[in-house]
Parts: sequence; C-alpha cells; structure tokens
Amino acid sequence: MSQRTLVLLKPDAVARGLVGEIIGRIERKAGWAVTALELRTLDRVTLETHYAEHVGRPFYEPLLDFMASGPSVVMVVEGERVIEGLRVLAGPTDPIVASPGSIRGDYGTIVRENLIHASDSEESAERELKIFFP
Ligand code: YYY
Ligand code: MG
Repeated sequence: MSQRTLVLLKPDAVARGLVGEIIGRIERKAGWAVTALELRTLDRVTLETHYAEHVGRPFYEPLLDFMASGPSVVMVVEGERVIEGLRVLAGPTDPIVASPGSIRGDYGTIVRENLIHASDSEESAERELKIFFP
C-alpha cells in the first residue's frame, strides 16, 4: 500500500549537519522515495496550524520558538506503508527512550530537539501535507 507522508527535519537536525545522514537512511528503505524537498524557515502561522493539537500544553510555546529558530527541511516521502514506517524509523518522541537504530535514538537526547517529525496517521498525513504543500 503506497502512501505519502510529511517529514520535517527540524532546526536541530539542520544545524547539526545531520540532513544527509537522515535522508540517506530514508532513501535506503526499499521503494521509498523523497518526492518533494525544500529548506524552509517555518513561520508562526504554519507552526500553529501544524501543532494545533498541542495548544495550551506547557511545551507548546518553547516548541514553536524552537521550530522557528532556523531552517528545517520539509519533505514528502512516498512508498510502501511509509506513514507507519517513518514513525518507527524516527522512534518515540523522547530520544532517551527511543531505541538505538532509530533516528531519535541514535542522535537525540532532548525531547524538544528530537530531530524529525513524521505524520502519525493517514488522517494526519493528509492534513499536514496540505499545510506544507498547499
Ligand atoms: O509526534 P511526536 O513528534 O513524536 O510527538 P508529539 O507528542 O506530537 O509532540 C510534538 C513535539 O512536541 C515533539 O516532537 C517534541 C515536542 N514535545 C516537547 O517538547 N515536550 C513534550 N513533553 C512533548 C512533546
Ligand atoms: Mg505528533
């Protein structure tokens, strides 16, 4: 079942020079392909829309400040079961509990600076792709 998902390589991934490493890992999954890619500093309105489910949470404002702090890589990735697969490749939200071998588990320590966003369901992917690629 081929799907499309929205992937963000967050400002920490770009600042740390991990973009090539992370994209390489995505590309090496059989049949997955990056079909759109742009370096973009995300604006407040885009981030508020994207993270609407978290409004009011204690981490919300620092998260938006962090996500606007520098350029991100905004991507569409397509392929077999790519929505579920990218969540597995990214690992759980907290990089300390994310398994080694996952992107967050291999490169992260701080929850806010967890390197990558990937849509968490078909509904989220459809919603988020429209936000970033209207
Ligand atoms: O989908 P995912 O990115 O794994 O986590 P969410 O629970 O949707 O949270 C979005 C984003 O918010 C997370 O990637 C880091 C940040 N965050 C945080 O800074 N502190 C928390 N306690 C929870 C999430
Ligand atoms: Mg989420």
